[in-house]
Amino acid sequence: MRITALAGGTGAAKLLRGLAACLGPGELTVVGNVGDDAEVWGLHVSPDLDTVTYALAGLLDTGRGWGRADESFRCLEGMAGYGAPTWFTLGDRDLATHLVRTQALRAGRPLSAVTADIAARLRVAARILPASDDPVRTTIVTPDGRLGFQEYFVRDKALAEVVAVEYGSAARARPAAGVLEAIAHADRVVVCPSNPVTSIGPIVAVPGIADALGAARARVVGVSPIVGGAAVSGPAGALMRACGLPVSPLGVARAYAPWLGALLVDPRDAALAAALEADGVRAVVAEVVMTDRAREVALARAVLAA
Ligand code: FO1
Repeated sequence: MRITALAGGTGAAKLLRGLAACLGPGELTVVGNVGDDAEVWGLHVSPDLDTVTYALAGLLDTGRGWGRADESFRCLEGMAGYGAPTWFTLGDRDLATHLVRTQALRAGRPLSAVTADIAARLRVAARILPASDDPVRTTIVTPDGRLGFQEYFVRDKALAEVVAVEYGSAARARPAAGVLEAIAHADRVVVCPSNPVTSIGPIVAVPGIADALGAARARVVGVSPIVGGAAVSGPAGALMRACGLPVSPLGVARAYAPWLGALLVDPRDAALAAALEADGVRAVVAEVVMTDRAREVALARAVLAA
């Protein structure tokens, strides 16, 4: 079975671990968000690609939901001593990933090739593709100016009022090699429970990807990251509101129209099933909050069965 999953970071990582547990090697392809990418200390950091890679390699710090387990921050301390900005906390082991990535990019290798090399070194069986090799930077527009996603989310703790969200140069980006084929040839396309605006939005903003989803022969099945009127984690609620979307599975379905076929919603949102169906999306009620490994696998099974 060929499964292609569109993924952000922390929320996606849990479902991807569940899917990987249900699938054979080579059956899972992940199309990852690069809208969160940032330059830190001169290094190219791809937080969502790394979160997914570390999760599938069994190396993720599952408490934080990002970065590597068993981490230390000696370099960060050293950088603080030089007066460098340290609001984006890069761990020492994690730094090795950014050094290797940046070196390869400077040598002219595309992000997709570097991502595959890193995944192979960490013995990840799934294929992990960035949505694009070209820069796609999410910008958060606030009343006081424009912020890069990490400035908004980490430095300013997602406290700024959001006026709009832009995907920068996405309009000029091309899908990375293999992305359109992975969508076209999948037996199922999965949209992980990620932030619709800043995780999945930048992926489908890359010209060609939304069309491929619309033309896919497989059903596109999403998992709602919104439960009972609020995001399971992170600032999805405020960002959806800023984009004029209701903070509910209905808003998620609207963000993914017209290519979403089915949406898994929490039992607390079961009453929205009829409204989802009226919008042309089949509603499947399932436990979408993954509090342990058993629930990750159970949700993965529900996604595959939907
Ligand atoms: N998130 C934080 O809340 N604070 C951090 O200092 C932080 C550092 C960081 C370093 C590497 C990395 O791969 C991710 C990191 N994240 C941090 C998570 C990241 O900002 C977000 O989880 C994603 O961009 C949203 O999906």
